[in-house]
Order: sequence, then structure tokens, then C-alpha cells
Amino acid sequence: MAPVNSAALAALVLSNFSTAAMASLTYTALSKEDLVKKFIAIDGDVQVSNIKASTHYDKCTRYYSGGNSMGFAWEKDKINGNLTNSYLIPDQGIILSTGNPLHFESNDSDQQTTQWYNSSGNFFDYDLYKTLNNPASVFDACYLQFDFKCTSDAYVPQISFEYMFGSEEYYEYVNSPFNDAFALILNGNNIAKLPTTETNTDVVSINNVNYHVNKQYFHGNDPGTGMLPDPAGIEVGINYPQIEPDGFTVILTAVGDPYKDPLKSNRVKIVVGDVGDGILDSWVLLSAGSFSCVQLTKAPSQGK
Ligand SMILES: [Ca+2]
Ligand SMILES: [Ca+2]
Ligand SMILES: [Ca+2]
Repeated sequence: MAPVNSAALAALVLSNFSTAAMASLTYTALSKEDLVKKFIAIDGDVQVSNIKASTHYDKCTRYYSGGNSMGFAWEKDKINGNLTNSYLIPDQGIILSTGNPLHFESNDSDQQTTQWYNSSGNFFDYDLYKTLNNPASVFDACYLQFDFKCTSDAYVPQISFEYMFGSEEYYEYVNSPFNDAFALILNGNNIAKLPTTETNTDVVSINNVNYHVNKQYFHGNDPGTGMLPDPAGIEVGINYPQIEPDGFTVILTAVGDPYKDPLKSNRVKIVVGDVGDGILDSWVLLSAGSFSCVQLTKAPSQGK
């Protein structure tokens, strides 16, 4: 880890929050049923069933709020350049981690790690494994799954939500087997995809969105590369000291295409996993109120 002057760090934080208090998220531990409820828009009547989650979901998930207090992105991640009007994370929603959700804040380490796996299992996830371009073993997967449909055929289901993915695997383990990833699987298809891609995959993972490829979707936040050569020959630095991951995506939007029949159940699985081993954790933060049932007359996709 590169030395970081604490006074300079504090000044930097304040410059990104000139009028606001120090950034701080509020985390709430909820049952898996309440996590899903927090995630569903009260717009139309959504019927949810068959809620499942990782056996350690009480450890790897939280509801969070206060996201806007984490501030805005620097233009080109250039500290003391111009701040954009793009928030770094969704204001409130759910956070899932391959380690501890509460370790998302404060970049005080190059190696935030919590291992949930043990001798009785890796917390492997086959659905996430299948989305990977070059599959490697998945560890510490944290997931939430549910079925949903609309309670009346006057409504149709819609899915559109914002999320960001960040990881301690950046920058050192880009293009390595430690390819932590996130997927949101709707009726068998991953809809958490990069809007465009320079590579042959659109999966949100370490190797597919980073300082090197698809970098328009990436924010660097690296405290130093330790004994490894600095990638691309540049010192990135901690651009966002309020955020622990050494790199993270811009806020991305996932849009789903649920079954047209409003009465047919849709299955949704949200999953983040360590890949290759269980260390150097990743986090995904998803906006609340993203799944909804809207009146048929308002639905843009009607008649398809
Ligand atoms: Ca870090
Ligand atoms: Ca882990
Ligand atoms: Ca990892």
C-alpha cells in the first residue's frame, strides 16, 4: 500500500463534500423477505414468492441508505479537477458482498478480505459460474432470489434498476483468474450487462471492466500496487477515500424483459461472487424500488 497522508486525505474528502458532513452509509440487517420488499416498487401490485438467499445472507447482505452522501465522481477521476453530477452509488437499496457489506466504506487497505467459505463448502454458485467467460471456481457467493408477478392482468411487470460493482481485486488482479463478478439473472438470462463492450463478453467482472478495457464504465481508486508493477505505468491513487474498493463501476442500469404474460411468474437471482479464491472481496449496491408492475396502458413494451 502506498503511504497516504491522513491530513491530505481528510482535505480531499472535504473537498468532495464541501457542505455535507463526512460520508457515512446507514446499514440495516433485514430478513430476506424484508430485503426483497425493500427492493420492490410499490407501483402496481407485485406478488412475490419463493424467496431464497445464501445460507449466510445475514452476514453478506444489508439494506443501506445515505448513498448520495458518498458524493459525485470526478471528471476523468482527476482529483481536484471538476466534479461531475454523477453520483458514485445509488442513494439507497441493498448491498451484497463476498465479504462484509460494512467494509464497503473508507479505503484504508489494499486487501479488504473476509472469508465465509470453510471446510464444509465454498459457497459456490453455479448460476454465476455459468455467466463467466473463462469460468473459474466461485467462492463466498452471496445471493438473493425470488419469483415475482403482477397480481392483476391490468398490470405488466417491468424491471429496470441501477447498480454499481466494486472490488479489492483491482488493479493488481485484472487479467488473472481472480475474476470476481456480479450477475442478475432474470428467467435464466443475465441482465446485468455492460451497455457496450470492447471484448467478447458483456459480463460485469474484474477482467471485463477495468482500467484497460471498457474503462468508460470504471472508476480507479487504488492505494498502490504493492510489489507488483503499476498497471499501465500510472499511479492511480485513492480518488474516492470514502469508498473501500480499489476500483468500481459507474452506476450502471440493468433493464429486464420479463414474461409478457403478467400472471406468469418471473424468477430473479442477484448474485456476487469471489472467483478463483475467496479473498479480496467485492461488493454490489443495487437501487431500491426497481422491480415494478405498471398499468398496462402505461407500459412501453405493450403489444410486443
Ligand atoms: Ca481498498
Ligand atoms: Ca471473501
Ligand atoms: Ca475476490
